[in-house]
Amino acid sequence: MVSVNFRFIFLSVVLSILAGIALSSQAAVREYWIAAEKTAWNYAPSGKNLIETENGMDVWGETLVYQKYRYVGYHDKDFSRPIPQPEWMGILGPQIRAEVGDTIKVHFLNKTDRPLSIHPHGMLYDKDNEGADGGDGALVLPQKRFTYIWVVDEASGPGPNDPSSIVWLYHSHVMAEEEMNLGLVGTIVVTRKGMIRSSEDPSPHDVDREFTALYMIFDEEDGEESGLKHAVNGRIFGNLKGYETQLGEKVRWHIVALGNEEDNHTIHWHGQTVLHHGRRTDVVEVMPASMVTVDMVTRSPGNWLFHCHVNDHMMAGMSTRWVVDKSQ
Ligand SMILES: [Cu+2]
Repeated sequence: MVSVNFRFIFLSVVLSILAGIALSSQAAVREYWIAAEKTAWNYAPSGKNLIETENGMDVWGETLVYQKYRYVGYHDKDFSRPIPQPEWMGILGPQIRAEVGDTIKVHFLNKTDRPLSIHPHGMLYDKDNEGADGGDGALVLPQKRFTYIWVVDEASGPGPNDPSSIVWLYHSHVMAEEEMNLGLVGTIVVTRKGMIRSSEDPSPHDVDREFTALYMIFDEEDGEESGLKHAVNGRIFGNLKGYETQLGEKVRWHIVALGNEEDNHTIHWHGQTVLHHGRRTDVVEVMPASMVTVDMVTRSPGNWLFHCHVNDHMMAGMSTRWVVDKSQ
């Protein structure tokens, strides 16, 4: 009996060591191929005010298409196969995702005519991988490449009072304020260790859907009113589509903002409340470079408004809709 017990204990110890190695080796290197590109951007592809159809777009509809710069994700190192994005992402760059413990590798190709970079918020990096302020990755010349390596450590991940995933901004940081206004903005979502869906899909397994919304006033004409595009993910007056949910789903919203002193936004959902760090509300306040994650369980079917509650911003088109469908 004694020897059997010993063998059992020995086996258990070996197995738990192996399990430990397997667990610690789950940390992944997540690679992304992202190019910066010049593109024509239409703030309202329908050409219409889809929120208050009778009102039109006032001065903000005079011109709708502008030259923008965007981050575009590719499947491959040759940058030949772009990764399609859901319509609701609008002007946002590719969604970068990781689990705490992972390493993110971004292979950046600057296809534009000006030096650019990618600067991430929240990640662990050394000076060369900061994408700003003098390191090797601070300035990537036109047609040049740079590979950024960012470590997703404990301090990059959700804190004790955060939900299972949180959002960070990334943006170009050579002439940061100009480049964010050009459209060089995206987000990184980091999921708490052990909460990812699968090793291939590092999104959190305890929510049904995650959306990101960038509330930002783009200045297209040096402050002229008609050029101030009060946008959600780069679309105005309800032209951002695709925030679609099913009744009863747990939906997570990552809200970010950028811009200037007028970019103080109060983000409001109709038809629904959200949990914001334990506080129940249906309005979330953001300022430039705010990053906020809130959760909801959809409870009321409908085609609901999702807009900034600042009067001037609402009137200038900082509105869209989100859908709760009960058909399934
Ligand atoms: Cu606003």
